[in-house]
Amino acid sequence: MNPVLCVGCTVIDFVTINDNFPEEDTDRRCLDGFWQRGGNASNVSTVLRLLGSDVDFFGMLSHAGAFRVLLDDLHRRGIDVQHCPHTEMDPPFSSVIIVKATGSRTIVHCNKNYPYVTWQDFSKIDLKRYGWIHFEARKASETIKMMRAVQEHNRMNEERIIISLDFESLFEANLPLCGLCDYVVFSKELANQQGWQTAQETCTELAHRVKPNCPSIICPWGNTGAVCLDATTQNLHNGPAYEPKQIVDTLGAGDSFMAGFIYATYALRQSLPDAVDLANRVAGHKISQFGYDHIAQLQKDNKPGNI
Ligand SMILES: *[C@@H]1O[C@H](CO)[C@@H](O)[C@H](O)[C@H]1NC(C)=O
Ligand SMILES: CC(=O)N[C@H]1CO[C@H](CO)[C@@H](O)[C@@H]1O
Repeated sequence: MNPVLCVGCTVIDFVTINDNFPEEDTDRRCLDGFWQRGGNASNVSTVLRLLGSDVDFFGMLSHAGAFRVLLDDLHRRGIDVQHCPHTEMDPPFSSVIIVKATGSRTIVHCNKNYPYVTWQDFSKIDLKRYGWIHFEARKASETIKMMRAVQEHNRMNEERIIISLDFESLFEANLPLCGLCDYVVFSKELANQQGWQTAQETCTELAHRVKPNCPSIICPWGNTGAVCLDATTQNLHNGPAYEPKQIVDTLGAGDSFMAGFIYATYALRQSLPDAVDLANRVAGHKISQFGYDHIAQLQKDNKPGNI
């Protein structure tokens, strides 16, 4: 099976776990802390690997010393970065403050105009290698050109590449990307910004905006599960959430949902409702522990497709 290509960002997260939220202008110690690789497409790559897919990541890498942590982690997990361009600039990072008692997470991003991968970089990739390309909704002007290149590839070749989009920000700018995709995962936060009250309403309203080339739309809605709208049948389906006994770490739950969905649809060839169900299971399992490694266990303990 051809690998999945994930296009987007990889950043460093500096995470501290605290007993309560720090007061301004104080000096204090945390309970625990770690540096880790973050960024949406980067996290989707991690979870796809843990589920057993072959994955290439495509995003801007940095020659800066601090970036080694990210490269080592990508390498250790067997995520291929051979097509990535490099910059001398320092990588973007986020400071994350987790409060143990409440589980709240406060995130401050520092991006400093770090360059994003361009269509020109993308055009050097031999797309024949891939069966699925997943995009983070960023830098719409470049992303739209990359998606058109994939569509052009699909017109010229028998083996079609499936396109998915993680749509979580900048509604107006990223909306034109939807019509070029097979699957769009649309976030609850962005739906709320649009004034859409439910996941059903979000699927229907988004489909209305994207007509006539409407993709299948998936809308995860926190602990009520996720709703999907099938592009071919126009059927709406509601998949329940799987809440673990204890919620430990919700960072990256959305990215785990995304990876679960891609894995179920592509590797297991599941129907849209089944793939959404598996995505809900992966996300529910993810939040039961810190990090992602326990997701591999989920796969090992169960027959594929039976997670
Ligand atoms: C990506 O995963 C890391 C590790 O769990 C997490 O700290 C980070 O918040 C996630 N980033 C995003 C954008 O989801
Ligand atoms: C571009 C994009 O989709 N960014 C999202 C990455 O994930 C975080 C957390 O889920 C969102 O807040 C971002 O909008």
